[in-house]
Amino acid sequence: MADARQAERDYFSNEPPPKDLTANVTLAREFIARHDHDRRRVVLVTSGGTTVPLEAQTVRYIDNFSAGTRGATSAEYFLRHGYAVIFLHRQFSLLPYSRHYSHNTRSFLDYMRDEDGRVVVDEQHQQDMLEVLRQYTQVKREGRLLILSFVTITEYLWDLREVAQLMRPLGPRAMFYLAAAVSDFFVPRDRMVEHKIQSNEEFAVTNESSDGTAPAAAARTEGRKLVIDLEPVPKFLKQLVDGWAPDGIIVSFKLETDPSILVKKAKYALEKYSHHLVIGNLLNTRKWEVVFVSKMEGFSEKWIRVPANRRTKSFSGVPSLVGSADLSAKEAASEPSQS
Ligand code: PAZ
Repeated sequence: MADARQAERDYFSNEPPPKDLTANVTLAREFIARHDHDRRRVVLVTSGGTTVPLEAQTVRYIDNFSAGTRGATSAEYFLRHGYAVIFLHRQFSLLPYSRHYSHNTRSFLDYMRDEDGRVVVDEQHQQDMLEVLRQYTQVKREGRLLILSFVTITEYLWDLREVAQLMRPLGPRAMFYLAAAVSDFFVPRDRMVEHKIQSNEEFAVTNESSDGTAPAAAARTEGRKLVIDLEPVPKFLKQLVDGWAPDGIIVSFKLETDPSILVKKAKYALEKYSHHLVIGNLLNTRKWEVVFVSKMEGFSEKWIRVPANRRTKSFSGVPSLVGSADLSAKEAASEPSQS
């Protein structure tokens, strides 16, 4: 625990906060206080991938596959179940409600036509769009959705820590649903070059001091090669569970590509971090099957699958903690697929 606290101190004193942190904290504080006053449950849904910048003035970065489908879809289900949702997402990834009409091979303009100089929605999409619009309008009217964004791994961690600490007074009415695909490796600020990494040796610069005491840049050219030497991102789940929001309900996700280790790693995470639930998924099957591993169920695994004949539909995997898991899976499976 002392090591974890030291790792937290080191990380947040070395990595500068995002420029919009103060604005995000102000919005989150007001949102949480309002819903606390109404005794409403509040869930922080994280969604989308985090980038790892290679340069301070960032031209190049490392990214991952996540489009934010799980997070955006799940947020809609939490809203349907009466939660207030703080949706902390990767900028420009999928958003609740608008996801039905964005990030598609089809443009949103294809849903509309020009009728005597007025824009109208095509007949075939009227019903679906009306349903989505009504849900969205109600959530907006009730002020139950706060949308915050991040781009880099560091921005994500700063936002997560600040919002989690603000949610602490909610006790068990706070839930953390960590669906973002968070990078395991990063370039620390003190090993990051300021300017664009040059491929031409004549222009290459190093941040190594002349006496060799300063660490080499984590991303640099050596000869004509680009060498990237990343460091591990500290695991802050323990801090979330023990320090930032000790009474909150915490649901983490585990993504793997090798089916033989998925459940093992989900159980390992649960034992190590002592939170409530791990939802495991595999890269290639994540749209239609997830496995729940929780302490409450004695570490047993429970698979939830969308039937084969419905697999063109998307699937959120909203946990049983917000209702019946099977019901949620069925409900989610009836949503149109977005990516
Ligand atoms: O964003 P998406 O719907 O394409 O993918 C969702 C997901 C696979 C990122 C999510 O379900 C998940 O497993 N998140 C945690 C990933 C991890 O850091 O292990």
